[in-house]
Amino acid sequence: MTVRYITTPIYYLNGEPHLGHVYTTIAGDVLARYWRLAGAEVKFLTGTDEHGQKVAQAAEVAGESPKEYTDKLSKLFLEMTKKIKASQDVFMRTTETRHHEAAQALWKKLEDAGQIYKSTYAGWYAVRDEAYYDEGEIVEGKAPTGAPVEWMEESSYFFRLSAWERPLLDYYEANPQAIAPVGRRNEVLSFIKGGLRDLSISRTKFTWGVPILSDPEHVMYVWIDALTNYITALGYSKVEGEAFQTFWPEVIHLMGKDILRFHAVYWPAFLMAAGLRPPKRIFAHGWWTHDGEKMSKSLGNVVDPFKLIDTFGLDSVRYFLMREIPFGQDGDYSDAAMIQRINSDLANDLGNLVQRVLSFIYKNAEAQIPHPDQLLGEDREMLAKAAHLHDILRDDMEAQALQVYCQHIWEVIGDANRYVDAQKPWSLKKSENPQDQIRMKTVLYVLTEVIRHVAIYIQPLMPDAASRILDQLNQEDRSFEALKIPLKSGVSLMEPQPIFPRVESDK
Ligand code: ME8
Repeated sequence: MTVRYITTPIYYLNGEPHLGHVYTTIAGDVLARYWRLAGAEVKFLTGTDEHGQKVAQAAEVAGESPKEYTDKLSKLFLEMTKKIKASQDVFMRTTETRHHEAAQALWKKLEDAGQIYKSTYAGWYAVRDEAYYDEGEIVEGKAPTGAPVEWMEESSYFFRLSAWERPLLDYYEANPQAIAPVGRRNEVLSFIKGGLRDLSISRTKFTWGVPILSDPEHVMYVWIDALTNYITALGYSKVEGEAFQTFWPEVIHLMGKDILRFHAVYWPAFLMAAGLRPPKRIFAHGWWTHDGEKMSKSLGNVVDPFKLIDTFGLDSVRYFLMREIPFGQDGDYSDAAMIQRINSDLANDLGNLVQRVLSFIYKNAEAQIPHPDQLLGEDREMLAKAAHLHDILRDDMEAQALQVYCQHIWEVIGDANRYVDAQKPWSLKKSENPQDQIRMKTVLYVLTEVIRHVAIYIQPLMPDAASRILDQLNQEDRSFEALKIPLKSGVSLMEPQPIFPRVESDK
């Protein structure tokens, strides 16, 4: 049985959800939906990161208690997942009791294994990044990320990260697929090779965090708390728990490149130190900018995903985000690029194919899936292209090559449009020759079968549009397995409705 555990970062509750959050969550959702349709056992996790100084400060600015504030904001993130139709199995909040218990259990494991000691931290800290920085990393008084830093001295527990330099390098050498894309992997390796210092993992300056049971003056550093959510969701600390046994370490951690270091250095080290296996796959995607500029509240150019969905529709937004840039690279959002994709890929290529074929059948072929007669070479070739998608798309998904997944489907859509133009079912219809009427039905059958394949494979990307096409085709079984059985003739079609209207650029 194929098993896939897919995670997004849990998002900080210091503001409303934005395009970046929506991006990672949709990518995770596309993977989760794909693997479910492929028959795998899937768990898809997302949620909110609710502790730490950054969230506590945001609550203070809002004039609310951290509890009130996080309850309110977490709801917005949960609503966001509904709005984008994310199909998470678990929405984790780090303020939940089960999560406190899991984080404390992991802490105890590390403590018992001699991986934690008490000392004093003296160094730089950036609240915006919730990260410690060495003197050598400070650039013109700021963190390398541009975040303001403050000098901090406090009593702190440390994790013996330095002891895990070699084991981490060995692990990544033996498992070259563990970090993707490859450029990011190299960055992580050179960071580790540069030398790892022990990591401060507790704070005493504030109380909004998971308490350390053996020393209640301390709360956990928000990153050790947050990363643990990935196993809380599997029922840790009850390691014998079924979910943990099933899903760990068969995980794909998705995240933006900004937080790769936490996932690829600290997290596997914590796990190995606690006697648990490191994650199988860590995928860092790129960064979205808006009209060429970094999105930021102060520039006032943050793309509001809710507005985008209200303007262009959910399916179009989901498709655009997956199709526009190679997963793993940076990209730029602009309304013009969105409109261009909708009009060319969705309205012209896919929308027209479906609309012209299904309306033609509805009007000229008894509104039911036609019976094919003898298949010619070009028919077989067309059908084979659709059938090959099965293996090709699986490889794409194994590699999290989400853009390539779209491209491969659209190649078949392009072939199908060329096939319609070449076979000209409308001319066959007008012909007096009864052989041409038979040939027309074969051509329409082939096209309907290709459309069924396409509709089934776009379900992870555009669940609503796919389902409307499959409704029109009157298909019940929508799993990939269903494609192993040839399309049945004689099934009545529903009256075709346009699926992807064109968008005018004044939107
Ligand atoms: O880092 N482009 O939370 P966060 C693409 N709580 N993706 C973007 C983006 C952009 N412009 N902006 C944000 C945290 N993201 C921690 C994570 S996990 C144990 C703890 C996405 O609210 C991207 O996935 O700052 C990035 O990694 C994440 O939002 C950061 O969300």
